[in-house]
Amino acid sequence: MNLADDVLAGDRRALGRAITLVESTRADHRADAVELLQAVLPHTGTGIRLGVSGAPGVGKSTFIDAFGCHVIDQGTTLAVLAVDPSSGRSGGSILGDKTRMEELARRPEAFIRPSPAGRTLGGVARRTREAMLLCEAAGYDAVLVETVGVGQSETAVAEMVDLFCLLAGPGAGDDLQGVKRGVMELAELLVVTKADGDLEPAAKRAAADLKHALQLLRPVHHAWSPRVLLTSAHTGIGLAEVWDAVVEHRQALEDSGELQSLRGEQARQWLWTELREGLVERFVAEAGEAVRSAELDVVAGRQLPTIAADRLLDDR
Ligand SMILES: Nc1nc2c(ncn2[C@@H]2O[C@H](COP(=O)(O)OP(=O)(O)OP(=O)(O)O)[C@@H](O)[C@H]2O)c(=O)[nH]1
Ligand SMILES: [Mg+2]
Repeated sequence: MNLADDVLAGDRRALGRAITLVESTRADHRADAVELLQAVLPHTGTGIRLGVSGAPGVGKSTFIDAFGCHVIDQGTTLAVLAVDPSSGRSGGSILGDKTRMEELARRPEAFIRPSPAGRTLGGVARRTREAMLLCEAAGYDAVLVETVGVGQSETAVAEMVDLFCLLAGPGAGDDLQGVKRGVMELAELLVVTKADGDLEPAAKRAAADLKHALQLLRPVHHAWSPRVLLTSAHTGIGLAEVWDAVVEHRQALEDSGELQSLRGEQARQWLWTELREGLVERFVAEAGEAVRSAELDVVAGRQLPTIAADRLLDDR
């Protein structure tokens, strides 16, 4: 396929078109997308896969802009993708607000792609995984997947990257502001933002509190212990340390063999997610009317959901 060749040659517009193709929900597009993905697959897997999340307003866009420029200055090309299941609604702010990644957007070594609109997180996550493979095939050394920390999307992103990085604001220490325990357990890097000016003392306290909280959690990978870093996108402080940690983390996982086992486990989970979703989709497509009437019965209290489900499955 011509498009695959163009993607492999690093053609940005071809990459954009390829991502649009895998994002499409049309059945005929899907066949082309599968062919494209098959063609590029041998050229994927080499990139650094980095997840970045944090509560709204914590400074994700500003951080990625400044951090991304630093990464590029180190000679690394970078693709930025977003997972935002809410972006179909108005108010989804991940990459819609382009102005906050202005610097990065100007760099030819960067590729920035807003979130696909999607109804289900599963659908958005699948397309983001595939887009990530396409970015690797196009030669991007690192792929950064951004998600806003408001729901289940953090887990979905953590399941598709090598390193999950959680941003926390200077107030994080007081009430672990938006930093839920479960999400913190996913993070191998905790980055305190806005450590500048009047906010610096609060940021330092937040970092100390987060370090303390981390000691109570088990490290995710044996080869790596989670760490807390202080940054400011405005002054640039700490950005180099974040990238150094990413590179060090990659090295540690490669040396210990955990990178391979991690990617293998993620592929296994992905397969099961696809199977579960695919089975339900096909089932509903085939049993359409029966499912809808069972739904009505269950909602009206005429039938127990377990019994309704059993009947539907038995009738297949
Ligand atoms: N002092 C200071 N302010 C910052 C820094 N980074 C971001 N901010 C400010 O914090 C606010 C939110 O920054 P964003 O980068 O838009 O945050 P976000 O996490 O992308 O927000 P959403 O996209 O709405 O989830 C803006 O007013 C920024 O100017 C920083 O390093 N220092
Ligand atoms: Mg933002």
